[in-house]
Amino acid sequence: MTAPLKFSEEVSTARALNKPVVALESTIITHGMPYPQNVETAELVESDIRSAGAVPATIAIMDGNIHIGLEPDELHKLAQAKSVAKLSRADIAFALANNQIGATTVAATMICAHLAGIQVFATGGIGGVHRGAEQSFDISADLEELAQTPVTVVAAGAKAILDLPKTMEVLETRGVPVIAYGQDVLPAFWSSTSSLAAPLRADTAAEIAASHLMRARLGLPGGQLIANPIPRESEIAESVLEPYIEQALSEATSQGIAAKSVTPFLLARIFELTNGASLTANIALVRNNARLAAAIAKELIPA
Ligand code: PSU
Ligand code: MN
Repeated sequence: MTAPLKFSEEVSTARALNKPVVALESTIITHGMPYPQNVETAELVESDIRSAGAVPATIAIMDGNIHIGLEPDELHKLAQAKSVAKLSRADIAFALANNQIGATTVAATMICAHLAGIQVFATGGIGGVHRGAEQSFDISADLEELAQTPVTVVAAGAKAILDLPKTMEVLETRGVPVIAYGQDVLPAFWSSTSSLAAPLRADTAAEIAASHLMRARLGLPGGQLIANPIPRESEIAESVLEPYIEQALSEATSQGIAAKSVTPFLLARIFELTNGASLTANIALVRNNARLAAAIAKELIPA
């Protein structure tokens, strides 16, 4: 008995020809961005990967199958569907076994990518340790997944709604390399920099690919987090965003928003409070991550 994988036509062909493939998640489509910008962004990101010489594989769960690559009609269906489940490691088997339609988070996308033999994955920002986690215990399953599943994840850091120092501490404890791309400090999702030093730095896709391969040779479980700064021209300064983040967080608390709903609620509120500026930046950073992921995937194909 093997995992129920269903490859798109494009990804099937890429596998047969040993072409580089980049995994993409679907929770960013269903829970991270409003319609229609969600589907427009998903299409742009896929075409960015193709232009960079790799093949995109957007991952989601439908009709009892893990879809590795969505056909255009499937992508549109997912982007408009109401009440799509947000699936992490804990929920993915249940959703599959019961024919639910589900979007994969970073954690679940890593699991599916690994099952499909895909080593590189691009997203916006990973989940992490929420502010106030010492009370709520809200720590994203994305961190545990990075510790155990060997996929290199390209993100613009952890989302700035989180407690970034605590997120970094957990990643270090769990043995996850955090590699800033082209700079010495960690990016902070909507902002290209933060006050936190990056544990590791790489300046080329080749260095990142070499490290990915060396981890396999050493038998180390888990992946790598590549912290790729948002392009400067698209960033929003931390000082501009922080009051909106604070406001969204206090509304979440007063409205009793908890568990899986926290991150989607905060992203949607910050979108409203910034008059859409946070979404424009989010789109720019995901596209930038897709391009770097494609370059890494190409480096991982033996010449
Ligand atoms: N990146 C984005 N927007 C998103 C996400 C990532 O730009 O919405 C999603 C990812 O699926 C990630 C999830 O796994 O947010 C984190 O959710 P939580 O904090 O509940 O673990
Ligand atoms: Mn959580």
